[in-house]
Amino acid sequence: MRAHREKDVQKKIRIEGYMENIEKTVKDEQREGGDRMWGMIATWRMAAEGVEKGAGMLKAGGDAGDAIETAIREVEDFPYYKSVGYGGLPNEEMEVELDAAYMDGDTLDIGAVAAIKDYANPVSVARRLSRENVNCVLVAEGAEKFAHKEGFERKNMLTDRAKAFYRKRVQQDRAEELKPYAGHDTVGMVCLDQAGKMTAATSTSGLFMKKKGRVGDSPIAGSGFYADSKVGGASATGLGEDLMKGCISYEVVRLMKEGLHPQEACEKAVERLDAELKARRGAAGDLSLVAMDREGRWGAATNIQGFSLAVVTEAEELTVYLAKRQEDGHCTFEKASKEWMDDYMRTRMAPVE
Ligand code: SD4
Repeated sequence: MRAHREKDVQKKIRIEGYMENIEKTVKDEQREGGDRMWGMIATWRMAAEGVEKGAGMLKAGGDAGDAIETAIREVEDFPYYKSVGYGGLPNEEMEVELDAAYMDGDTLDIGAVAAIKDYANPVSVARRLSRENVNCVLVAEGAEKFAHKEGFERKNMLTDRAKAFYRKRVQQDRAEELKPYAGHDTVGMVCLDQAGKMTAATSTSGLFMKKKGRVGDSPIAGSGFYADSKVGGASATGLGEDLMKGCISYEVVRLMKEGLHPQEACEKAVERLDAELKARRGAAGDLSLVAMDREGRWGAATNIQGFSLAVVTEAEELTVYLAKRQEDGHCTFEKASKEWMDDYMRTRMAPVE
């Protein structure tokens, strides 16, 4: 009787194992086939053209590292975005100091530069640094020396337009005693390719009128960005000094690892940090996040009004969303209208008065 039961148990185990194998083979075959998931999510509407380029690469089976670098370079090269790359707004000494980072979610390689001047594409320097085992985060002159040695393109990143904004700001400061921190949008992205590799990257000129040498969250792993191909990735934008206090991008990945959907993870991370900062310090700066998990599911959250993001996946065409924070901390998303998109470009390109 007992022998019989043991035989049955053994048989059941074999059948279950067999079924598991079949399921795994079917999944693997789906991944091998045409419908392998890929995707990309980025902070702010300004990322949309870059994300479109990156998506083309991912669709064709391209690598998440190449796609994210291409996408961010597109934003860095566009002169009318005042907070990233060429045309970025200067520090209080009228110098454009840039921060950027890159992370490979397969190997956990990280590369970053901070306060780098006169190089066209900081994200590419960061990615190159990510291949180093040591010395992979470099600042200012050290970063510039490395970029020079590696043959990266030198460029004066201070445009006449940025100078005009600077002069206008100096005058306003005298007249109205404005606080220096306004007009800051970092591009942060998370990418998933068809092979299941995930990457995260950021690029920014940081805060307008920042002190020389100031470093924000964007080149700091775990704060401005994080990616783990086994789980997902996240990237942040807002007031770096506050985003860093919660290591917020890592926190989102950690929450996703616990099983939370990217949307829940983003909302929880923003709400918790916002509440902690208000309770302990009386105020919280701008905190906004985007995230994607290894299945291509995405999420975003913010504690401000007016946060926009760009998303594309194998299942969803490129869309710019406006995130709306509800009273209870949840976020809803509205597709940006054509009017909104046109207006965005018009205001970015309007003459400096
Ligand atoms: C910084 N987090 O340097 C960046 C700025 C930013 O939207 O994201 N602005 O603090």
